[in-house]
Formats: sequence, C-alpha cells, structure tokens
Amino acid sequence: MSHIPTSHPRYVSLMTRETLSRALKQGLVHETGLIAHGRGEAFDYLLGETTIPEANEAAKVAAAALLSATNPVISINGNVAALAAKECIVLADRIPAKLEVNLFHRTQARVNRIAVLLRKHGASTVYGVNPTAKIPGLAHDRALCDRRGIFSADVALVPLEDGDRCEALRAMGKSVIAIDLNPLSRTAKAASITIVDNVTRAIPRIDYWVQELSDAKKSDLSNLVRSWDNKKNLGMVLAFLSKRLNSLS
Ligand code: PTJ
Repeated sequence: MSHIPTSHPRYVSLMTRETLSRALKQGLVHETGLIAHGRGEAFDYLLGETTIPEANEAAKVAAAALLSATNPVISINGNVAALAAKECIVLADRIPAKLEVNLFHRTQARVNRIAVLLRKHGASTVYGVNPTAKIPGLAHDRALCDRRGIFSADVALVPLEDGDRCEALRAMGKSVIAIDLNPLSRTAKAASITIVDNVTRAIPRIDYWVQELSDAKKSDLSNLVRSWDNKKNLGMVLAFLSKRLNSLS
C-alpha cells in the first residue's frame, strides 16, 4: 500500500481508495467496482462526507425492518466485502440475518474469495456460494442466488445494488433496503428504504439502531416501517444537497 501520512487532509478518502485498489489486486473487487466507487465518492464529497439526518432516519427504519423480518438477508458484493466485511458480519450476528455473496459480475472464483474473507472475519455460514435459485426477470448470472437466502428473503439489505436487480427483487415482493450515495440512481428510487450514505458509515449506523430498537415492541417497529415514505426522504436528501451547494457558492 502506498504511504499516505495521517496528516493528509484527504487521509480517509485516500485510504479507502487504497483499500479498494488492494482488494482489486486480491481478486475481491471487480474492476468496474473502482468506477462505481468514484461515482459514490463524488456524491459523498457533495454530501460533506457525513451521515446527514435523512440518512440517519433511513438507517433507523432499516433497522426496524430488519428486526421485524422473518428471513432478513444481507447481500455482499465485491465493494462491500472490501469496505465493510467486518461491519456486515457484526450486523448480521446482531439482527440476526443471513449473509449472502451476490455478485453483479459473477465469477465462481470471486464468490469463493469473498466467502473465504467473510469466514476469516468470523462469519459462520455464508450463502450464495453454490446458487440454488434465480431471481426471475434477470438475464445472466447476476440472477443466481440461494433459495434459503436472497430468494426467500422477506427483507434484503443490498448495499451498492444495480438498478435492474433492485427492481427485480421488489417485483418478487421483497422489502429492499439500499445503501447508495447517489439519490438519483434507479436503485435509490426503486428500493423500499434508501440510505443515502457511504456503506462504511451506513452499516455501523444500522447496527446502532438495531441495538437501540432491540427491545422495541413489534407494533412500534412495524409502525416505523409502515409510515416510511422513501420518495419523500429522497426529496429531502436532494433539498439538503442543493441547500449545501448554494451555501458553498
Ligand atoms: O462486485 P460486483 O460484481 O457485484 O459489482 C459491484 C458493483 C458496485 C461494481 C456493481 O454492483 C455496480 O456496477 O454497481 P452500480 O450500478 O455502478 O451502482 C453502484 C452505486 O453505488 C452507485 O450509485 C454509486 O454511487 C454507489 N456507491 C459507490 N460507492 C459507494 C456507493 N454507495 C455507498 N457507499 C459507497 N462506498
């Protein structure tokens, strides 16, 4: 890894790039994962690289949805494995939820490497290594999933998801929680609950709310989920962005 002094004003951002670059060389991240990260990074810069109140609210409702679920599943792709593997495992243990490796650019070798990484960090069971089902309506290997995991999940947490697949999961009747720094993406619009935040901050934030809500009544959790207006929240994120940009101009 190149040496980046901790005093560098862009230290965290540069280290994140280094982490992804190393994960690419290790065969965990797909090369287009770096491009996807660049897009996310640009939006993060505009947001102020912080969890804005609208994202915190979405993380709270996401926690309520995950705690209320019968079969909650967290989907892990290359970028998520590189940036938040340990945090996803902690969250999955806490809910509890299943972890499934689910790739857009699927190769068996990369699935295996990500599963090994998750197990190394303490995941006991990793789904998706030997797919047993397909997400209907999606051509290609990106439809492959596990019947006990994403296929039968009632609530799926899909950080950095592709728009098509998010829509296909919604069409299966699932509640989909997306983490996407781009509030204008098809994924952000198609998801049931969209957290516009960096996956590195969003997963620990959901975990915080899972702990806060762990003793809440089932009816209070379902009220939180039922009263959630995702479109309204995305509108508030856009209003936040435009206000912030105006204040900087
Ligand atoms: O590992 P694979 O094969 O499953 O591929 C993963 C990627 C991310 C390459 C694949 O899912 C993909 O191409 O995704 P998209 O369609 O480019 O969407 C990625 C979205 O995630 C974009 O809207 C980015 O703004 C957003 N994003 C990128 N980095 C982050 C992010 N959102 C949250 N946190 C990030 N760190």
